[in-house]
Amino acid sequence: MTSPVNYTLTDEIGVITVDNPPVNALSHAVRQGLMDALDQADKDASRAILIVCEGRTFIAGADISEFGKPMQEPSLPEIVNRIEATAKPVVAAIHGTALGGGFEVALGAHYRCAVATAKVGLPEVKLGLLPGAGGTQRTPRLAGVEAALELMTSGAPIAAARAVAVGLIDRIVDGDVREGGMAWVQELLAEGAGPRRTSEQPVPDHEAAVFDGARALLAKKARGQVAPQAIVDCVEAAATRSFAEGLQVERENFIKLMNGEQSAALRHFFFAERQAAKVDGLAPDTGTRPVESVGIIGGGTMGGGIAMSFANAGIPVTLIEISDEALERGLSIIDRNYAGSVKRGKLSEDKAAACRALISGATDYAALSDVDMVIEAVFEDPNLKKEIFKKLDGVCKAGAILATHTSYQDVDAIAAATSRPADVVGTHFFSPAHIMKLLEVVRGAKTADDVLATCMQLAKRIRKVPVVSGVCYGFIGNRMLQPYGQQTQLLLLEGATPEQVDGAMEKWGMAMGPLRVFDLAGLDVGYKAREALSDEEKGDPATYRVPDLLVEAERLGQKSGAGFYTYDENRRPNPDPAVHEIIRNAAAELGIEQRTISDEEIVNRLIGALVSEGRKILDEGIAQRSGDIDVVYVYGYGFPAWRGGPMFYGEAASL
Ligand code: T1G
Repeated sequence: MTSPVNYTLTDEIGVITVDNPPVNALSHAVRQGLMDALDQADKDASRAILIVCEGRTFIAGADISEFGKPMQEPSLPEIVNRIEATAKPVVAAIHGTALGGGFEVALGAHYRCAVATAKVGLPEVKLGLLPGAGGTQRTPRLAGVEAALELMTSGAPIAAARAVAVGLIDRIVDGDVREGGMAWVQELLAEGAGPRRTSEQPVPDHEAAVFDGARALLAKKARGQVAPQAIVDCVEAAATRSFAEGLQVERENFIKLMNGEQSAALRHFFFAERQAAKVDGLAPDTGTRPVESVGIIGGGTMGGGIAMSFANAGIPVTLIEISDEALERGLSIIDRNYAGSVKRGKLSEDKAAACRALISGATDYAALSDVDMVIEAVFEDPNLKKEIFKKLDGVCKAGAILATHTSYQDVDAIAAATSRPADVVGTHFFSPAHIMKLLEVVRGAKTADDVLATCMQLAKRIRKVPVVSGVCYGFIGNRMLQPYGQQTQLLLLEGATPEQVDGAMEKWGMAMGPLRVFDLAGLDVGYKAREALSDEEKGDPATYRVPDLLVEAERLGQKSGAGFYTYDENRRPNPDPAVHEIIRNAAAELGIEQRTISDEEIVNRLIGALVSEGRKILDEGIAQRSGDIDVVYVYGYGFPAWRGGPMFYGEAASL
């Protein structure tokens, strides 16, 4: 088998080329190939060494698929130290994304150059790990403690220009990365440059208190996560101990994290997210339809956010509303959202203006006669939605995709309202739609393969993570939320307080506890939905008695200043003894005895409710695979990725 690493001697330069598609991951074969190439360069007439990669990117890290298996020699730390120890100057030439172990290889080199479009990063924290091949020791020596901590605890890559500014990259080269790299090596040789070992450089001056400051900040920002704290320990070791001792601290922490639950969960999630983009039974070469213009029906909060998602991806949008006033209101929501993004520094003024300019409004459906796709986003009235699809059937061109943004409704029934059910699909966005990454793509019984393939591809284009769902009430996410909500109500009646339930779930890692979520969504939404149901359809009164009583007491949630909590002017929730009393009375009325409930029981019952409904969803084939459900809950419902998602956690905790 040919090695994915090639070595040539060109113009007295030993050129090491890595070619291991798709992202030049540091598999065992690549590591062995690097070691062999370094041995060759040691022995031959080369005066310097250039490390460069084929394909779309420089090395994007260790091969994550090898984790959890017995490690094969040579190890990555060994190779990086070997590169640094080389007696000839070693230059790394970077294009694409040099990430994790890939960037550590470059940090082991004596000089680094990159094309302007390149990015570098140490995203190991996103896998519950830390840079385990010297990155925690070399990065602070080059970039200083603060920049190193930011790079490793955020895990976010930085652009080449920023990397030059903080000292991680020496030079930007123009044109082809290999040619640019070769030319620079020639220049270095002409200047008589020799090896320059980062391990021999001191860590620049810094405030000693920076480490405790980072620990406190991360305890809030990365609540419950162990890897960020371990990174701070390693960088502190870099600043206070010898390089060799620092490497030892790094190794010990790396092995501990690698064998830990959080990294196993995050590694599962890494692949689950990539797997979710694949649709079983859909041929990889299934064609797609062009989507270069979109219509949105309904300029409410969701319609406005969906319009922004497309405009932000450069796709022109026509927003349809029933009247000029309603249209004005819808467009002003969008203006406010863009102003907010500029204020928070998420978008530049120019970019926001350019995106906003792609959104126009109309009140006549005729404006949609030539668009490639329409997304209906009006409120959850099935008859209104069917009426709208009948109208769209009449005005939209042949081949236009007709999508409904519904959170619950029967997509097949909506499709049946048209003469072209094959063009109908569900696209369930999450609020706020211009921010939340999740998109449930609901495959109707008659949805055409190319319509599905188009939506999966389009999701990436508008920076969403797509997950395919079959048709059922509430699809994947909201269907599972129902038993989760019902179990929450039972826990309250049995003796837990709203703040205890939310506290237990947030301490466990949920972004927000269930009662705060219900108050945010508005308790009247569920109340109105229940009003349309018979007692039999509503099920066990214990699962909705308290929310009904709160609504009847005009406690609708955050929007009315009170729900399960009262809310101050900064929308902070405050426990309310009046709610405790309403719950106690309801329990007495329903004959439910109250008792002390542990946080552990709360977590197990609520996550257990998600898991058991998730299993039914898998059995029914509504979700393709359990990893998809994990992706839905992490990107749509604030489930902690470092727990892997409900199905992964359920398996690990035998729920
Ligand atoms: N290992 C194995 N497979 C990988 C991989 C990796 N590091 N990175 C990507 N793939 C696969 C991926 O599963 C997919 O496969 C295909 O490549 C394309 O990926 C010691 C311990 C590079 C920015 O965390 O962030 O180094 O689905 O769909 O959107 O300190 O992939 O086609 O079968 O994501 O263009 C650190 C992880 C590892 C980077 C490209 N590195 N990768 O994004 O393509 S830990 C990372 C990414 C480490 C050392 C430590 C992205 C990307 P398939 P893709 P993309």
